[in-house]
Amino acid sequence: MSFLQSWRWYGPDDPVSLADIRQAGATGIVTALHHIPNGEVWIPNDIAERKAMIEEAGLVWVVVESVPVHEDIKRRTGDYQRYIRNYQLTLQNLAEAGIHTVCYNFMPVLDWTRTDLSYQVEDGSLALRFDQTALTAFELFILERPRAEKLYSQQAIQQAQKYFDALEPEEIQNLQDNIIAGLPGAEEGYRLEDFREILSTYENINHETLRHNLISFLKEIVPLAEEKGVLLAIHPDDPPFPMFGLPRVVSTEEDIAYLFRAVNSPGNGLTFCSGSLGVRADNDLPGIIRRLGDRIHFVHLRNVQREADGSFHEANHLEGSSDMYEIIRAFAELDKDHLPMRPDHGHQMLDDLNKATNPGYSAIGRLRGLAELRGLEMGIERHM
Ligand code: DNO
Repeated sequence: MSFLQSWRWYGPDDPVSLADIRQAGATGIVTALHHIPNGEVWIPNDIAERKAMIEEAGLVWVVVESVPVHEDIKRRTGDYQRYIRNYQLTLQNLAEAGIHTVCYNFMPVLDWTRTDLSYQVEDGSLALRFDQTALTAFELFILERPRAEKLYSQQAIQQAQKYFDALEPEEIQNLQDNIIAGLPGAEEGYRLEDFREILSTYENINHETLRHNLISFLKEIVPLAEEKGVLLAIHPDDPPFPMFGLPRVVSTEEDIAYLFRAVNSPGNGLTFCSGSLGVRADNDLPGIIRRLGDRIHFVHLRNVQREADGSFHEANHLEGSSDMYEIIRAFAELDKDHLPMRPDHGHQMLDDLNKATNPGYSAIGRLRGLAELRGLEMGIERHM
């Protein structure tokens, strides 16, 4: 098999242009209509306009990342039935425009989460980092979430206190913004008060309820997706464990296999994200590819360097805690062609250090990632 090399583009405002992406060597574009409010229908005109823009640049729109799922659907409250109908209409409109792979996630409230967006690694480039002590400090001393201290050991609390006491006011603001103001593509961002408020709407939703709500949603959209030839690809939780008392239900192989069994259709698939799944040492990444490969419709490749307490930072694509050779080899052994893959994130490096970039989505870091990944893939395939 070989990957269809793709690249995430945030649309016309992305500082990395379509022309840049062509030079990086990607042929597929991964994008979304980020300007449409979460929950509203993506109308054919808007889809066609974006598609034409991409094609004029000599590229192809291969994956939508993401059609966001409204919080009402995750909680099954309020207007969720209307939002589900809107979601169905959006899928139908995308299929009619010839776009057949749709990524989404089911993480309550927050999409991906990091505490530090400019963590300097040994070579001087800047990486994204999730620091468990910083997260604990935010939760206990900035957010002041009721009863949160029950989740932590005395030692973790003391460490977080010490960390917090050493922060300057602007560092406190920074930490808060990094965690809740919304990273690129997250669609939602919160101020402290709104964040407290929305967390409280999840008080009665535990792991079982959230999983049940996801399966109900899948039962409502997968039949239509199947009929229209749309491949849905759920993105794993990032990081893959509960935070702020919110359940997360797409963190392990068992979670994913459970969803696949509950709604058994090829349309009900996965975005295999080596970075998200790789944060847990108990996730066997090549094994997941071998066992669930027929339901993997989209691939994000990046690496993380894990630490004992759940902290991690984003390593170079071929370094870090996961074995990228084994991951690509497992894909090479699958009977699949043109599986869309994108280099996920990259360090801020070289010229990009002096430019405004979307955290994780700079040009040069991803260019390096794609170049290394495609070289590794070619080496493996030629050797097989
Ligand atoms: C971060 C991304 C996520 C992802 C969504 C998918 O870099 O991987 O924002 O796009 O979770 O719905």
